[in-house]
Amino acid sequence: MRLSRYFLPVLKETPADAQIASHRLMLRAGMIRQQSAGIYSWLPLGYKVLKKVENIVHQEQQRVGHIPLLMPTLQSADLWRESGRYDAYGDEMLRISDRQGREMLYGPTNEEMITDIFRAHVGSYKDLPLTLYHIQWKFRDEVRPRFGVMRGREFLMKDGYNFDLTKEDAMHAYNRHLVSYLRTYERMGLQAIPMRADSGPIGGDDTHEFLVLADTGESEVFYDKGVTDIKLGERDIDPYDVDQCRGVMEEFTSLYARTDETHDADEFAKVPADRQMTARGIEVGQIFYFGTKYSESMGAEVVGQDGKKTPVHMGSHGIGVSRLLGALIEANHDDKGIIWPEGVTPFHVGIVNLKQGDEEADGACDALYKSFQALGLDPLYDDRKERAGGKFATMDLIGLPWRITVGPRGLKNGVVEVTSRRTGASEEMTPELAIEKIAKIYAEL
Ligand code: 5CA
Repeated sequence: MRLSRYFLPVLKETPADAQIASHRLMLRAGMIRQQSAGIYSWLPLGYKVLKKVENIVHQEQQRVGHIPLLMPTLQSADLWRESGRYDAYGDEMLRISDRQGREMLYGPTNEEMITDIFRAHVGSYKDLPLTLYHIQWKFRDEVRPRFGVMRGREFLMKDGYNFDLTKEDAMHAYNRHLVSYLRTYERMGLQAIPMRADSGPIGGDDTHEFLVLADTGESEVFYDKGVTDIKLGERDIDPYDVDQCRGVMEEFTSLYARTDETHDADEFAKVPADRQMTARGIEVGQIFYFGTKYSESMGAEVVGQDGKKTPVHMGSHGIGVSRLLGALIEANHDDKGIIWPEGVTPFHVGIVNLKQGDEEADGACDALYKSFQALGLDPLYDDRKERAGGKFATMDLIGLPWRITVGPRGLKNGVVEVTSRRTGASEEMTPELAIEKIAKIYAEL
């Protein structure tokens, strides 16, 4: 993309009402625009990152055998009356009626609807196990929407639902989700720590939240310092291997790590004093096992091997897809702007032409631009007639991990400058080597 033809409405001023860095930077970098409290338009740059995050979530879900589908945002109130949650959900639910006066709602989550799909189409234990998921907009009329996309009213969530014959099978699904979530966050360059949590309106006793440590996080967390040393890394885990998945679950959850909702001061006191940590965190996901809560109330049963009908064991599992953009920026920024991890960057590389209109500089930039495109990479070429300082400030603000600066002086010596956004380090090299270096970084992701 050429910047002169793009739509990148960056703001010069820092928005006064944005209290945390990610909210400020998303507004300043022209990623989002607030349309009403907690409801945002995703401008082209923000939309691009949202799609990248979504794509990683899809890939990691399907890697472990979960099946994508798409359910609507609007749901019928009657479905929620069956589970008893229509009244229980309270003011967070946006209730709507259509022209026939039928009561509808904008889905805050989809346990009821997926259970309805299941009961209509599945009747035998032979069709289990089954995990279905979608990535869809949700609405929760939060009392205090704030911090931009971090606590929105309309937000994008990946929500997945497992259906199993027994509790044991459903716990495997729970553990498999934990493994796949860990990999999802690690691929984005984030460390999200599973912590014992409270299940709230979703229900059930077994639940873990995934928290990214950040001073601006909304949750207070208590943990054994040791949990931050455990990484999934390159381990090859078979999602169908029950023992392997359980092993990962035990490894990641045996040390003390809890949110304030489930914090137990006596248990925490048993952690060696030099490892007791209190911090704040951003909840980027949560997994639940709630057994037969919905299958019993809504009649989602299968015929078992013994010929008898039995309600299925279920869990649900959510990732805050739009919130993740906020979490990613909280974890990756400096005073100049965003620093995107390579896995989610909106463009792979920025090309800055220091002297637009200079035949040689324009030619070199065009050649770089086309070479990156030919390699399947997505460059952003700042071809505007602007001062160098302004171009650098824009690139720093929008946070592309790599920048190539092209100017007549360097070209005289046959070189361009390659700069890392994260370290600020610059290196001069030929355009060919610059292409090779950047292509190699992305090929290794
Ligand atoms: N049905 C279950 C799992 S699918 C569920 O709704 N879980 S949840 O309530 O924990 O939401 C899943 C994730 O969505 C949360 O971990 C969080 O990352 C994200 N989320 C929840 N509320 C908001 C909100 N108001 N704004 C942005 N993201 C949110």
